Amino acid sequence: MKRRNFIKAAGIAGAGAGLLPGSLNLNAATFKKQGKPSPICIATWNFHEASKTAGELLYKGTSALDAAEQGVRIEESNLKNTTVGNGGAPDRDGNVTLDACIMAPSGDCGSVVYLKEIEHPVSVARKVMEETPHVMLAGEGALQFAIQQGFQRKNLLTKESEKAWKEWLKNKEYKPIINIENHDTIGMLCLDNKGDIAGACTTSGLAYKMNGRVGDSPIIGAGLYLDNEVGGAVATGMGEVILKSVGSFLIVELMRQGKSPQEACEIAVQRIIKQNPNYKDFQAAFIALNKNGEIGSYCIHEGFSYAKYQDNKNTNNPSQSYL
Ligand code: SD4
Repeated sequence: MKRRNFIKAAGIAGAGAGLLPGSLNLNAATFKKQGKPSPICIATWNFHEASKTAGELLYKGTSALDAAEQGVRIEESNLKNTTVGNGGAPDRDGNVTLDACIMAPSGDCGSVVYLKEIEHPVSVARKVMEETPHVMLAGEGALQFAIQQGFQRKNLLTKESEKAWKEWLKNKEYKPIINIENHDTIGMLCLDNKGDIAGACTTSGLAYKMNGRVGDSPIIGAGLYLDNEVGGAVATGMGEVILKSVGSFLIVELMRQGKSPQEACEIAVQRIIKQNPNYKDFQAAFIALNKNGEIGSYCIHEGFSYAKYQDNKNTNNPSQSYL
């Protein structure tokens, strides 16, 4: 091809590619960073102790990664919280199995699934991120690694959880109860005084789940995702529908395209509603934070709220909902 024709052909191809759906569209709105916001922590549900712990650390200059880990550890040790860590409800067979993940501003992440007998799965997930070449460890291997790293084994099935499980065994009816059974997973996003964002998510999953079941919470992209250029998102609720929509990744990508955190959360919930005709039977909720410190929150059913710590104020904020 003659050079002149080659340039012409390349020019046409280039212009055409720009118009194709899904190709790099340089005219599309993109995320715009505006200055540096003050540090902020948001977390699913009204976990005021966790958000206070993380928020105060952020205001002392602690990194977003350390603050998020320390924040969610509060709920992992909270025996009253029966969906996270110690005291978490067991599966159908009486095993307490924990899922958690953590993600750093660098984009590094670590995760553990089906981890038994360790009170702080989020800290094991962090060790996976920092001490191994892997992202995720499961079951026996995760436990073995945790022990090697110095974590202590512990019985996580409290008397109260055991009693509730034995009560459940009488009817063995498996039906998630909106905002009651599904109400305690903690997902947290922190923005520190350097302007970096990190997040963590930790759960014992759905009460009386099948043995071996893993939900969205430890899956990067589903239960948690962030990009330090844009922002982050975390989820709570029925893990299966969050997994199917890869909701947290979707929200971050929508924010990258210029959507506000609120718009992005609403689109992710609408996607779940579209994919699942039985959406009235379960709860699914997302919270999101962008690098400008703007927040979004949306869920299917009324009743979900999120905790926010900013400027020495720790608040519980009811979320907007579809229903
Ligand atoms: C799961 N998403 O394992 C979790 C449950 C949850 O509050 O969020 N509970 O499906």
